[in-house]
Amino acid sequence: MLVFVFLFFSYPGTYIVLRPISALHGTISEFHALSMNFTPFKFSKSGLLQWETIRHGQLFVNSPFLLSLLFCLCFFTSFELFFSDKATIITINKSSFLHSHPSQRKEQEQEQQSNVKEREMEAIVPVVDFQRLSEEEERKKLRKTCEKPGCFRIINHSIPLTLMADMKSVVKYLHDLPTEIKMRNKPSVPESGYRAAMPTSPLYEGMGIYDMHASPQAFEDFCSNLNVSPRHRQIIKEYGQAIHDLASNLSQKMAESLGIMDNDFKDWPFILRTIKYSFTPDVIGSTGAQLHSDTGFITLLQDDEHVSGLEMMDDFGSFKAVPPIPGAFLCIVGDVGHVWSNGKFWNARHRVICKETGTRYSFGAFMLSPRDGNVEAPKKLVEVDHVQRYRPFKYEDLRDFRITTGKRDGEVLDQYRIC
Ligand SMILES: O=C(O)CCC(=O)C(=O)O
Repeated sequence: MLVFVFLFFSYPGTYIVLRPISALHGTISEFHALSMNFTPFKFSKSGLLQWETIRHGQLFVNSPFLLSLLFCLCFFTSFELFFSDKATIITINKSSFLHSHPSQRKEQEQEQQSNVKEREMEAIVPVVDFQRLSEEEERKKLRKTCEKPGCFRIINHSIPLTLMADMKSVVKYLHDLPTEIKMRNKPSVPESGYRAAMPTSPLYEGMGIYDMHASPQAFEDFCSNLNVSPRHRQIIKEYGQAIHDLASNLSQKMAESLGIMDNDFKDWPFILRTIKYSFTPDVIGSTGAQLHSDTGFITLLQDDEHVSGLEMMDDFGSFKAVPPIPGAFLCIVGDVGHVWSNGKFWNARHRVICKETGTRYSFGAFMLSPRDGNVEAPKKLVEVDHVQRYRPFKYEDLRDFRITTGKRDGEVLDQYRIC
């Protein structure tokens, strides 16, 4: 500001700034004469800067000049204020950076870079409001997100937060049981029971109950084999019912978004599955769950709100972290969802990577396929599309093919592809 004031009151400053303005009011020689009267600083003939008092009389006589002066002062002041604000911000950040120790500075730099990277690397997982699914706009959003990226967060759902928290405690308790007890969680269909950590997937441990809504015996067996307390039994039962209701309602809404109004998902079998990832400092960067697509129609997951690790693969084959949203579920479309929708819904490829130390728990409903019969697109959908993209197949065939070949991503569907 001082520099501007100085320049302004010096003769060259006055000349440069005021000349274009004052030219409107008189000739250049008039301007020269007036500015000489008005400016307290001026260059002498020898070129030295010298002081000359303002002659107040002149100031008032030459009102066009006064107006020009006021205009310029206002301009400079606002200019300076505008930049001083930003300058302050820059100075604070810069000074805290400059005054830190070089090693701290390096850490700060790295932290800033990794924050930026982390933000850039986050998957865009759309959020769908369950309560608003009666509205056209929200249904369109649901359809779009099922098409790509094939996953979404669901908020305002019917499951109470207290039940979600209680179930998480039960899941922790169950996974902390001795291995010989956990091994009593026998699978009723492949991949539905206890899976211990293995050399090929040392960070992963799973447990599950198959078809508990249609088979109360499956639930009873699970609880009695693992000596589950009455209170924990109650929580598992309530949670199992609630998540099955939500998963089947959501599946119904997804079908409706394609114009299929009469498909009932309530009878479709599901696995209530729990997963524990043991993330220790020495395994940072290792795989918790290999790249895969889920086999069923959808997976409705209560993923860990504290320990991250889930990543979605995008169209370019790069992985994006899925940030948690506490209280929301994550819905992922599976292979059956892709085939059932005649290729419209995308079976999202994902994996879990150890990124931080801690124990990650994920659990929820794995909605599989029609109880009896084939996996195929509804006739109405095929009629509308004029083409059937996959030939019908049994869910069990797909599941067994994946298990025997070890192929886990959506490419396994190619064997059923028609076009
Ligand atoms: O643990 C997670 O968050 C993801 C689990 C998963 O990939 C799956 O169950 O398909």
